[in-house]
Amino acid sequence: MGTLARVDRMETLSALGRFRDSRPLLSHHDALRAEADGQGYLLVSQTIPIEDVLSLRRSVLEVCGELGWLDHDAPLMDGIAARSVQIGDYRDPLWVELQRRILPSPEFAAVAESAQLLGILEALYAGPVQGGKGSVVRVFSPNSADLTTPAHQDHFYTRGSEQMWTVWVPLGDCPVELGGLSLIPGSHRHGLLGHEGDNGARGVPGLEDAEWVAGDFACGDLLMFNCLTVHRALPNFTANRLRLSVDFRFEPA
Ligand SMILES: O=C(O)CCC(=O)C(=O)O
Repeated sequence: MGTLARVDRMETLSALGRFRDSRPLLSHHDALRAEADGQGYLLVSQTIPIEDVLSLRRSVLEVCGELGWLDHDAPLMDGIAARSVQIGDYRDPLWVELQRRILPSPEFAAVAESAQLLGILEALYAGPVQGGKGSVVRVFSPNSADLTTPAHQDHFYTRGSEQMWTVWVPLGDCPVELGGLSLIPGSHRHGLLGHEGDNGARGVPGLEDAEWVAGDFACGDLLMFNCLTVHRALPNFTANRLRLSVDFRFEPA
């Protein structure tokens, strides 16, 4: 494994622990908050309406097509990458163009402001929520392991409230080999860790042997985690499929 707690071998995926699904806790708010406090994350399956996720997926893929990232011989919704593209560098002007086109769209708002999502956040905070800030739409191609998000804590970059939570939503089914998120349960309880590189871009080193968890995501699932919870992305090990996701950040109002 790499020195920045990146996964560089497909076999490593099967050795990772698995997320706990908090869906059964949704009608027990005290238990939901206890799980969030203890684990620093909530995986909630089948939460965002699938039609909203797929409509945002379609919008993102239409822009991907216009940016030259797609194999136009394959069906749009399959999200098959054009040969030899390397996508995932946030400094790429095309990446910035993707944000400019998608973030103000009604399809993006339908997912980021979904009643189901806001209901979970209100239960978590035991009160009203504000947010939708720090939003990002992400596209990662295969063969771009060096662009995979390294281990980090969002609080290193956002500062501000330690009650901020990030919500991450895959835009379609996302099996582990497509490159979802992985995190270390309970890591939010150890405070802010040192991050390496310019503006912390290389993330937190030395966590190779930590108890990481991951899992296959289905369309409509969401993962949310505290801003101090250490997380990273898994590489896209598929032959040619793009990994699509969105993330947004919330805090108590
Ligand atoms: O989707 C990714 O690769 C990274 C997401 C992430 O780190 C975040 O949402 O904070």
